[in-house]
Amino acid sequence: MAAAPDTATDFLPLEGTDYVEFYVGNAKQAAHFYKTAFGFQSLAYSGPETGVKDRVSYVIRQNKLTFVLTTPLRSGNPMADHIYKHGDGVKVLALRVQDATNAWEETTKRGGKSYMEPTRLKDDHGEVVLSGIHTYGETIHLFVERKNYTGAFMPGYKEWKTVYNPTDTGLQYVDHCVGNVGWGQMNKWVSFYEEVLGFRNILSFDDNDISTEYSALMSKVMSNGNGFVKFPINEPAEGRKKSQVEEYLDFYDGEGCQHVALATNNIVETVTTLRDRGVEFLTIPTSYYDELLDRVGHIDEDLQPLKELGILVDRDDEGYLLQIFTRPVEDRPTLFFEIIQRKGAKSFGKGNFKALFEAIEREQELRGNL
Ligand code: TYF
Ligand code: FE
Repeated sequence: MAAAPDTATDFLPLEGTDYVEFYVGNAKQAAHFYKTAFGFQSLAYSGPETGVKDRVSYVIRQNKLTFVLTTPLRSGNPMADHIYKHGDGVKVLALRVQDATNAWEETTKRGGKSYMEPTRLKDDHGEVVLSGIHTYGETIHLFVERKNYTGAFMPGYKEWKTVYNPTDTGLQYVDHCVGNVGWGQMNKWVSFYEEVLGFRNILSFDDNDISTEYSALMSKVMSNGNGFVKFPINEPAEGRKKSQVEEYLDFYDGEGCQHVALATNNIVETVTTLRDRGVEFLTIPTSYYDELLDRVGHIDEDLQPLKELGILVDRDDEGYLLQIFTRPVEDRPTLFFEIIQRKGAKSFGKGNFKALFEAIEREQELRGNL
């Protein structure tokens, strides 16, 4: 397992995910969806009223999870082109750092392609420094240095107050974000995370581990030194029919973020609430549960609710985890969410790959993309 992080040699100390920004066709409605269905609350807004003329952004928060939903106000700009090409999707995976200038210098001198030079933003509530580099596809890593900023989100945003703030669903923080990359590209991106960001490859899955009858993929999990930030990278593999990763690449029209895993401390309660609020999950044959306890041994949860909700369980040397996957959250079969509860396990649910990928393939089949 992972060795203790060596902070003395970690040239890019990360404190975790600061926020995830989505470029979407209609940020107002997307914010409403994530509030209503996933239990986020209104936090901040930027747009023409705050002096930003080309876009609107709504910032929503639930515990340590912050999402930014951004829409361009006109056509003929990179934001609008991004949405035209990819549909709604993840644009920015923002990482919290102590020093965004240093993060930019360390990563760009190691070959990272600059997206934003260190930029100091100030208002009455203090100062935020941003910088950024490109990663796979058109996805960006921003480095966010918050100093002692006391405003709602960051300079350029005002507090967004609404009477409508549905109760939260127990979602806590980003556990990991997965990228889908093109054929033959996985090792290039593994090297990128190793060399440019100082990450390590902590787990690998090849097509023998995870090919089902049809679709196949390879995956390598990249982690930063302290384990707060984990980015698995998937590449399609040759199978009998079309890989789920290939379906994503076709419909996203390129590489991008495939899923964001959201942690909860009580997956049964969280998933019950999400389902009641209209979030759609992949369904698992009830036969999965016949041999579950033989495979994973004793678990604290009752089997019945797990079975009713379709929650998957896997065990590793250090404990177990419970996980479930939503169906894609937009009309293209691209981005989806994972809900995960870790009870000691630091792995990613390899024992569930067969059941999970068969569930995905059933949906691919219904879409005519298998
Ligand atoms: O993040 C992971 O590795 C797990 C498993 O297309 C997984 O959530 C891997 C690939 C995939 C869906 C889930
Ligand atoms: Fe995952």
